[in-house]
Amino acid sequence: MDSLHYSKRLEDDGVILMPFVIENRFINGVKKEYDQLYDTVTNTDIPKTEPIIVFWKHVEGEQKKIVTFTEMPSLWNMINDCIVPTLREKLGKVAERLQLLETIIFNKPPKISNTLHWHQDVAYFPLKPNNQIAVWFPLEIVTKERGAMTYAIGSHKQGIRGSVNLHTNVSFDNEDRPLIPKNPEDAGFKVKTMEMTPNDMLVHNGYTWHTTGPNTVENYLRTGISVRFITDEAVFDPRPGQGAAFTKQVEINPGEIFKGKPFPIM
Ligand SMILES: O=C(O)CCC(=O)C(=O)O
Repeated sequence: MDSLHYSKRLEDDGVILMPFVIENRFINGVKKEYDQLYDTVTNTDIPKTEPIIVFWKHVEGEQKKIVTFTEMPSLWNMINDCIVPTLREKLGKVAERLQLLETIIFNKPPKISNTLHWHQDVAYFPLKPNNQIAVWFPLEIVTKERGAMTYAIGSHKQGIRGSVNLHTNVSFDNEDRPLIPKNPEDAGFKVKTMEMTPNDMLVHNGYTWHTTGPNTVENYLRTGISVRFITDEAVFDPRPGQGAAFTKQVEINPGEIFKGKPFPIM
C-alpha cells in the first residue's frame, strides 16, 4: 500500500494496522532489555532534561516507573531506525514533523490485569493544536483475550472528549468536556479489535477512541509499547485532568511554544 493509501485510511478511520513492518532484530533487542529491567526498576522520579519511558503495569494501585533511553538504547535505536522511517515512508506528509512526546510500555500480567477504559490520548495532553499520532506495537502476539487494542473506527472526527481515570472510568473533577460513550457500538461506531504480531505496527490519530481489555491467558505476559509524536508546532495549554507523566517535564509557561530537551524533533 503506498503512502497516499495509508494516509487516507488514517484520515478516514483514525487508525491503521501496518503488517510486517518491524524486523525481528528490533523486537528482540527491546524485549531483551525490557525483560532485564522489568523486575528491577524502582525509579519514579521524572528527569527534566531527557525523554522518558514510562513503565505502566495495568494493575490497580500500581505506580508508574520511569526509565530513560540511556537504560534502554535498543528502544531509542528502534524509534530512529525503524519507527520514524516507517512513518515517513508509509504516511508521507502526515509524518513530516515528528516531535517525540512520550513513550509508554503498557504491561498486562496474566489474570490480574484490568481493563484500560475507552479514551482518546489528546484529552490528557496540554497542547494547542493537539495534533498527535501514536504508534503501538506488542512484544508478544496479542489476541482479544490477551488485551489487544480495540478502536472505535472514525471516532477521531468527533473532536475533543473529556478525560477519565483509565482504571475506574470516572471523570476527573472539573472535567466539563463531553465524555466518550460507555459503549461506542451503541452510539453507532464500528468497533475493531486489532489482533497482531510483534512485527506489526498500529498508528492511531490522537483523537481516536480506544480501549484494551484484561489479559486473561494464564502464564502469558502482554507488553505493548506506545510512542507518541506531535505532528504540528504546538503551544503549552494546560487544563485540569492532564496528568500524563511528561507534563512534569514541561518547563515553559502557558502560551509558549512546546519544546524542551525531553521533546526532541526526530
Ligand atoms: O497497551 C495498552 O493496553 C493501552 C495502550 C493505550 O491505551 C495507549 O497507547 O493509549
